[in-house]
Amino acid sequence: MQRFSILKGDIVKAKTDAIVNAANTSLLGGGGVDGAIHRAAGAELLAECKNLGGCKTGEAKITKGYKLKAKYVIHTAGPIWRGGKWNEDQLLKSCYENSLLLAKENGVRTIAFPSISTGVYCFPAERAAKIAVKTICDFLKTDTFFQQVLMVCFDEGTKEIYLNALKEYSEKS
Ligand code: AR6
Repeated sequence: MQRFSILKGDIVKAKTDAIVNAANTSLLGGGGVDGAIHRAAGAELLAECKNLGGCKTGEAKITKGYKLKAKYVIHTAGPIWRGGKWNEDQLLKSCYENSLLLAKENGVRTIAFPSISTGVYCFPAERAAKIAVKTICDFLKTDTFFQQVLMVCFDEGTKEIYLNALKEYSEKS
């Protein structure tokens, strides 16, 4: 899948049209990638987020990017891992799908994702990577709109996990 790349880096610096934020349902900021995005975008981002009425788990909302290089931020609330029997897989899939759909509706052709839910929310990384890779690659198979979808991993270990998931996906399809 040539339009999908996995790399190590800081998503805040991505030069894509949009970056995705692994937010929480309040959309009022937090730690991890959420904190980094809000710090880099500036206070205007939080001001816009305050008017969005939150975001249900698995759904997505869009704002401007303010001081970021990216024109837009797509905020999605990932599921908190509670053992796997609380619809966590489907909710994580919805995060990726709804973010891509919202991006497309807004004319976004290049987009960068972080590894949603695998930090503070404790979703097992291998399992999350399989879901993320399958959802993104299945989407790109039937869609010619996106020029580039990046998975930006914060550390080498996470990158390896996503590369393995992509290898496994490619071998199956
Ligand atoms: N660029 C790319 N990835 C990053 C960055 C960065 N700058 N910073 C961290 N990561 P997390 P979650 C990675 O905890 O599990 C927040 O408080 C990180 O290493 O940011 O979805 C929200 O407000 C990990 O691999 O998000 C929510 O309350 C991945 O991003 C809650 O955390 C996700 O880790 C959401 O938890």
